[in-house]
Amino acid sequence: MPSAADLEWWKNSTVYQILTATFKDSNGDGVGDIPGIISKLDYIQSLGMDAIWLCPMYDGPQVDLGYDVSDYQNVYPPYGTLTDMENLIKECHDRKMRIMLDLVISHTSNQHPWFLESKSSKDNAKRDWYIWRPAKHDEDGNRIPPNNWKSVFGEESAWEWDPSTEEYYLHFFTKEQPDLNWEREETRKALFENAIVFWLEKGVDAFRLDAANMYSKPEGLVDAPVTNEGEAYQPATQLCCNGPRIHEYLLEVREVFERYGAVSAGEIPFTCGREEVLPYVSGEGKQLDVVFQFDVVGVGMGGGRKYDVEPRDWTLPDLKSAFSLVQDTLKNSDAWTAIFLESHDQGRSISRFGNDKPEHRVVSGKLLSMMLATLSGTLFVYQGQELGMVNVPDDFPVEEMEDPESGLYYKFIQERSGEDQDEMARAARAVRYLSRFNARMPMAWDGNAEHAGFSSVEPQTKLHPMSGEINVAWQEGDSDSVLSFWKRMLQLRKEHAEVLVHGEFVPLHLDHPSLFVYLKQKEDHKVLVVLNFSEEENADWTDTLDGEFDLDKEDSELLISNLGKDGLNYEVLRPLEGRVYCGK
Ligand code: TEU
Repeated sequence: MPSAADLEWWKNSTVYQILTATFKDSNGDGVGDIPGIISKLDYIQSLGMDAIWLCPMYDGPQVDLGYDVSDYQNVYPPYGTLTDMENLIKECHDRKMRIMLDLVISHTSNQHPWFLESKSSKDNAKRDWYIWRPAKHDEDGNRIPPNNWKSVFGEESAWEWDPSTEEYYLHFFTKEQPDLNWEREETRKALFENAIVFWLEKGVDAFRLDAANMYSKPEGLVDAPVTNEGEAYQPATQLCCNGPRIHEYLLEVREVFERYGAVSAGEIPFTCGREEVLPYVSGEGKQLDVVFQFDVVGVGMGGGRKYDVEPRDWTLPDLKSAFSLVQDTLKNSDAWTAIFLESHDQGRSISRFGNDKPEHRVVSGKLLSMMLATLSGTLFVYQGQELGMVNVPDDFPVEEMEDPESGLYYKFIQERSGEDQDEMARAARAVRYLSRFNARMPMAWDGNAEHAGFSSVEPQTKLHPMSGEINVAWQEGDSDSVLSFWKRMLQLRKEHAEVLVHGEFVPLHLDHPSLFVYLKQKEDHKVLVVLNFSEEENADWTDTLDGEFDLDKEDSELLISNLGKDGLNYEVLRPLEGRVYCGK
């Protein structure tokens, strides 16, 4: 009989997210690959990781870094072969690690044979596998798309005209990523067999469901409300996420997963608050084992447009309330959530939420690791995060930041402003701050090796300019490094899993401008976490306790400080210092 902990392995696991393209190149073609990942599994395990999540490694044109799949059952050739994947699954399992793949089934690539058939004629048997609609016409008789939806990326319509069959197809993301029509049962069945069963048969333990809340479109494909006055196309995310049949569809997906005891972690952007989140992940009819909520990573992003911001335009209370909201998902429910600050879709967390000045970078990376490793839920760490990798520097050419999302935004500002210098400079700041490219640069394995040990040749994606300073080899040999600190935090998380992974989160003084203070508690076990986000000392932090934590001043109660115990003054928190105390 597997133990309860084994049955719910994903809860206590820390999952390491890998982007194959930029993780490790084993065959000298400048692109990362599956054998490269296998060669680093021991490293990943040595960090304290229990599982890996692999971003899409399926075959596809890579318009959106693999989130455009043209063949679910084959590997993108530069990454390797099916045999390499079978080896990876086996190598993970040999180490008692689990493997999670990315499931991209809201859309396919426009090069997928299904779409090519669908597009071939109006009466093709697969025409309805995608979402096709006739044109509308404006007062002057000009052809316009079927509704006013804007694509998630860029400013253009979410509909693309197909001149050969004279209809539009829907693509929520790039025009190379047509949305599948989930209304058709035949399509859903084919998807499940092709994309899910195939891999579960090969022994994959879990899937991360890409855009898991977007499969069901609103009835009648009605216009989105006008939020950007005077613009032709309007954001349709509110309409297209959490659509009318989404839970029904996800239950069907779950049925397939259950046949294999597989775990599902669903990405649910634009889904806010308990009422919207809980139906996915709790109660009898729950469909997902874990949800990725976006409240935290959304802090500091523009409301209307993600990049319409100045860097760091957020306050600590904003970040704290976002975390509280996510932690609250677990309160009085059987729901489960993901804890994460980074992914292939986010800028680096030290640059966004910590402090990336040279003198604070390391300590602030450790501070964020303390925060993440003490919150409840499944912890996800993205490649390079364990090194305290930061965003590109201020002089990095924006034109070189390959990301369809930030690239289209930059182009839009360029055109709208007529290349106005101030506007372009503002957009460049925002792009360097938030672009997904920040997370998509090669892993720095060794500062002394050529190409930072990522590859034996010039990598296809430029190396991060700081790879000489921030890399695995240096940090593994340094007990004060961010990497060594992550190891300690993951160890601590394991030792105190009941309270750190499963405990109740009780924030104290949510409105404090520079301190993040909270308790984690489970039965009579209590842990206090104090995080000073400021560059200033804080001498009155104990005032935030309100008698909620009985702190005796003995050192023995202190589990860890990111500045070490030397020079620790109980009363005074040093700049960017974090501490974890264990209660009686
Ligand atoms: O992301 C879904 C999604 O909603 C994105 O808009 C996400 O919020 C955005 O990238 C944040 O900047 C998934 C993948 O994670 C992403 O990489 C893909 O581009 C997208 O789906 C399309 O498959």
